[in-house]
Amino acid sequence: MIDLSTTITGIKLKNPLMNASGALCMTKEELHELGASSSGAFISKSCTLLARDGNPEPRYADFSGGSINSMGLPNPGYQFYTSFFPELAKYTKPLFASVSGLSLADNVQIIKTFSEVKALSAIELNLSCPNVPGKPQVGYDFEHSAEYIHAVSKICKKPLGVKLPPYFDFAHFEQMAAIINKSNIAFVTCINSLGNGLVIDPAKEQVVIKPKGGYGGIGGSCVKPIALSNVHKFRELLKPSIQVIGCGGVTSGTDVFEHLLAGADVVQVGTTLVQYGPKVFDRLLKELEIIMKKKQYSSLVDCKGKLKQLS
Ligand code: RRO
Repeated sequence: MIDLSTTITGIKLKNPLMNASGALCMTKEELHELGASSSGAFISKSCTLLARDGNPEPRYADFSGGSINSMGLPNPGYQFYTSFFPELAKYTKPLFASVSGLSLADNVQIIKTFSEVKALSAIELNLSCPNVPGKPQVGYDFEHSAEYIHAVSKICKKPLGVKLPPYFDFAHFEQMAAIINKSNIAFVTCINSLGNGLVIDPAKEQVVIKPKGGYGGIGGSCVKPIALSNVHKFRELLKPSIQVIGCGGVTSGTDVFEHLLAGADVVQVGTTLVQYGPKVFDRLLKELEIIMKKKQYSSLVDCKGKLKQLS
C-alpha cells in the first residue's frame, strides 16, 4: 500500500491535494462539494471585509495551455464564512480560510475573527491578488509585505501562511524569504496566477475577458515551470520549519509528483479543478499512486524535495 498522507503545520492530511483558493470554493454548495471530494484538505475563496460582486463578466476564460481570470475578488464577505465554516467541520478534513482584505486593518479584523473559528485549521493570507483595479499586489512590495506579515502574525492564533505571487529574480526570492524567515509564518503557498497576461482570440481579433482591457491572471499548465521554480527556491531559502504548498500547472499526477520533488508538502489545484470539477481529485490521486508504485516509493517522504541536479 502507498501512503499518500502528508502533514502541514502539524495537521495531518490523508493525501497532499487541495483546491487552490478561488477555484470552486466561494459558495456554500461549492465548499460542501469540496468537503465531500477526495481532496486531503480544502480552502475557501479569498474574502474581504464586505461582500463584493467582483469585476464584470466574462471574467474567466480557458485557452490552450491554461486560463485567464480577472474575477476581482468576488465574495460574500468574511462574516458569511465566519458563520458558515462550522457546517463544514463534518467533513473531518482540514479546512483553510483565504483572507484578502483590501487594507492591513481589514486583514487584521478578519483574521482576529477567524482565529476564534474552531472549524478552521489554518489561514492563508493572500498577498497576491492581481485583479483589483487600483490595488497593486502587496507581494511585489517588500516593505509593505513585511508590515502586513508582522502585524498579522501578532494577532493570528491559527497557523498562518502567505499566498505569494510568482517571482522571477533570485534577489526577489531572497528578499521575500528573509522577511518570512523573521516571522512566525508557518507556510507559504507558491504561486498565485501570473499577473496581467493577455489572451487574444485571433478569429474574433478580440480579448477574451471583459475587465481591465482583457488583462488577467494566468494559471494552468503554462505556468508550471514558474510554479516549480518558486516552490523549489522557497524550499531552499526558508527555514526547514516553514512549509511550502505548491500551486500552479497541476493537470496530472505527474505534475503533482514534480511539485513534490521540488519540495512541496501539499499541492493545490486551480485551473484543472475549474475545468473538471471536484471529481478530478480522484484521477490525480490515482495517477500519483501509479507513478509512486512504478518507482517503488511507499510514501511521500521518499520523493519530497528529492529533485536531483545534473552532475
Ligand atoms: O479574485 C480574483 O480576481 C483573483 C484573486 Br483574489 C487571486 O488571488 N488570484 C487570481 O488569479 N484572481
